[in-house]
Amino acid sequence: MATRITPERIVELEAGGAAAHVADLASLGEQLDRRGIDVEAVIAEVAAFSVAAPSWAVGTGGTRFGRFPGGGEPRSTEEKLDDVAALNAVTGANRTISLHVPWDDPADPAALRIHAEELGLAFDAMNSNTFQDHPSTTGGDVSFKHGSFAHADPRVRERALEHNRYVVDLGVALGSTAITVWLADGTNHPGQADFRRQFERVAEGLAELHGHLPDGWTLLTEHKPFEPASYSTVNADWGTSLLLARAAGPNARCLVDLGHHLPGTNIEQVVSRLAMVGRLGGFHFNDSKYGDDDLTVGSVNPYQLFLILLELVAHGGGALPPLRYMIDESHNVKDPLEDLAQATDQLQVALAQALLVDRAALAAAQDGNDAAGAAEILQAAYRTDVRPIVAEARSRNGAARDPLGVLRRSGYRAATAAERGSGLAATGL
Ligand code: PSV
Ligand code: MN
Repeated sequence: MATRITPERIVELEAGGAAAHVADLASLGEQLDRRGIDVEAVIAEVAAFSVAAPSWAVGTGGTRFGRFPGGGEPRSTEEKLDDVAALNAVTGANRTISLHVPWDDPADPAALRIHAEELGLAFDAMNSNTFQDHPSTTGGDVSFKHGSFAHADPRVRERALEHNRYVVDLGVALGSTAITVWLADGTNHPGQADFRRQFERVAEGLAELHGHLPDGWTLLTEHKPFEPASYSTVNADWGTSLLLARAAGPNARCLVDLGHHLPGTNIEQVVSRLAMVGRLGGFHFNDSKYGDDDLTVGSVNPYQLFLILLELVAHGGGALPPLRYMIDESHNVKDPLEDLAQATDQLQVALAQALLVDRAALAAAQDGNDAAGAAEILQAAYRTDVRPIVAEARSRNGAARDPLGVLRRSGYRAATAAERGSGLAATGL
C-alpha cells in the first residue's frame, strides 16, 4: 500500500507559511466584518463541503490520438482508493469515490468496503457502463453498438437493464445510495432510428431500473448532446433528462455535467430550472472551451462556476444543498492527483465566493430593476480573494492549506512510481 499523508506530516511540511496565513486570514476577516459577513460561517460551510473523486480520473486520460501515462498509476480499484485517500488527505474535501462498472468490478465488495473505511472514504454514486461491449455485460452474444436501453432488440435492452441492476446491487454491498446512468444511445445518421421510439424504450428501461432501487436510493439521468453519437443523442439536453427522470419515477433526478451543453448554453439557468421543479440531483464538474473537453474545473470559465454555485446556494437557502457532487475530468497532461487537487480547490473557492453574495441586496436590486447595482453585488463577492478562507477550512479538516504544494513535497507520486512501476497503464482505459 502506498505511503499515507498524515495531518502531522502536513503540519510539518507547511510550518513555514503558518504565520503569513494567520495574518492573511485576520485581514480578510476584518474586511468581511466591515461588509457585514461572518467569516466563521463561511469557513464552516467550506469545511463541510466534499466532492467525490471518480475512480477513473486517478489514471491519465487520453484521446483517440493517444494516451501518455505519467507513471505510478493505480493498477487496481484498491490502488485507486489509495490515491483518492492521498487526495483527500491534502484537500480534506474528497471524502467519497465514484466507481464505474465494469471498469471497476470488485471480486470482493465487502473487502473493498473495509479498505475504503480504513482509508476514511465512502462510496458515492455508482456509474453503469452500457457504452462498451464487455464480457460481463454483453457477454459476446449481443452488442451495444446500436444502443443499450434504446436498442430495437429487446434482448439487448434486457442485457442493459441486467447490468444496471447489477451495479445497484454492487452499490448496496459497498454502501452507495445512487446510480448515475449516462447512455451513449443515439444515432449517427438522419433516419437511422425513430426519435420517439428510442425515447420511449429508454424511458421504459429507466422506469424498470427505478423499480429495482432500494429505499433511499436515487437514480440520476445524465444528459449529453453529442458524442459518441454524432447526429442525435437520446438524452440530449436538460429538458429530455427531466422528461426521462419524470418517466423513471419519484426517486429519479437529473445530473448536470458542466461539459454536456452546446456552446453558449446558460448552465446556471438550467440549474435554476431543475432545482425549481425538484429534479436537480447532482453534478459532474469540469470545464470546457469547445465541447466535452473535461478540463480542470474552473480553469477556463471560473465566473460561470461561481454563478452555478450561486444558484446552488440560493436553492439550498444559503448553504449548499445535499446533492451528488463529483469531478468528471480527463487528465491528459497533468498528474491526475494534482489536477484533482486543483479542481477541488476551484470548487471551494467558488463556493466561498458564492457564500459572500449579499442575497438580500441582490433581490432588492433585482426588484428595483437596478441591473448595475446587481452586477456590483456579484462582482464584490467574485473579486474577493477568498483563498485564506479556503486554506483555513482545509486546515480545520486536518488537510493542507496548499494541497498541490504538499502533494508535491510529500513524495507521494515518487513512492507510487517506485511501488507500482513507472509507465504502467491505469486499469479501465
Ligand atoms: C460521458 O461523457 C461522461 O461524462 C459520463 O459521466 C461517463 O460515465 C463519464 O463521462 C466517463 O466516461
Ligand atoms: Mn459525466
